[in-house]
Amino acid sequence: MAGAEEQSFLDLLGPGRRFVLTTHVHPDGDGIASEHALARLIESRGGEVRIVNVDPAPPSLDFLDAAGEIEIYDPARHDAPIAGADVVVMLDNSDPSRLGPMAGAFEKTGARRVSIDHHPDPEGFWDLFVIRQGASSTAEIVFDLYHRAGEPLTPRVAAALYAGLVCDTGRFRFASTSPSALRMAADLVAAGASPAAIHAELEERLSSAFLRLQGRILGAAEVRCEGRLVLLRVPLALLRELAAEREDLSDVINETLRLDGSRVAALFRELPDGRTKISLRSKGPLDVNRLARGHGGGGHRNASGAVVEIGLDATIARLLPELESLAAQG
Ligand SMILES: [Mn+2]
Repeated sequence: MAGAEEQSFLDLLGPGRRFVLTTHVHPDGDGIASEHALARLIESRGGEVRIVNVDPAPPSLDFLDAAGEIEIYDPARHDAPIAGADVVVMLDNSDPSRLGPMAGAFEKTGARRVSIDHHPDPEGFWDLFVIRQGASSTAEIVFDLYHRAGEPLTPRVAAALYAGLVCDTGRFRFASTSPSALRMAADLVAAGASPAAIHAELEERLSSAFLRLQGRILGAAEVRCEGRLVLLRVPLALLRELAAEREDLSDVINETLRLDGSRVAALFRELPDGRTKISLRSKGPLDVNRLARGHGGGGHRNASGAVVEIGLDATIARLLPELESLAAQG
């Protein structure tokens, strides 16, 4: 029933209601933007809200949290408020394993557990799903909540939602750029979001460390399968050498899709604890989400990822056969 879940969520809002919002590990623009926009909707109904994330956002998203509202999860500070909340909400994901170290607190809480998300294959952990797999972004679902609630969009909320939309549609170029996504963009600009100002925040604040890092990573790109598959390798030593450990590399992997004939791209990033973060991209029907799920991750058909417990070289060796066979498909 279209809209029934949205209404069920709005029914949870009210004076004095305590909410804790979070998003997935390694948060992205859509997750952060959706948290901020939803927090303002909760407050407009008299509720109290805290935003608690497991990982800091990449620096390019700092402008969304100008007031420093996002707290980084610390069991000593946050397990009690999570336990005592009325509602806990995970935005932009429904997989409890992507709550990272906060999963235990979400399991134990007496609060209503809600997931607001647009990824396929929702997990059965939640009391309420507000899930639309066809939505361009979680920001689009939060936008619809404002509409359904009859709550006007402030310029600040419009800017956050616009940033989330821009991030998840790859600046309006992915297949997720639907008519409703573009109509939403128009409404957000009318409500005060400035595309130029948001572009400047998202795209024109690169550090020189990132610029050098991008050059080094792309310069070492390994092109296989007659150009259909591109592999990028990011050793921790490189991140440390360039003091670029906090940088978000999603735009670096997206660059590889500009290579004529490329179909699949994979970026392997060595994490400080020795694990490896895998980011995957594909074009058209080629499904990297299935591949990521086979390694404990997930995402969308054309953009997904996973974190595995083994080192960089072992991870590349493990995934290479699957990547090659996928890239050969079409
Ligand atoms: Mn998203």
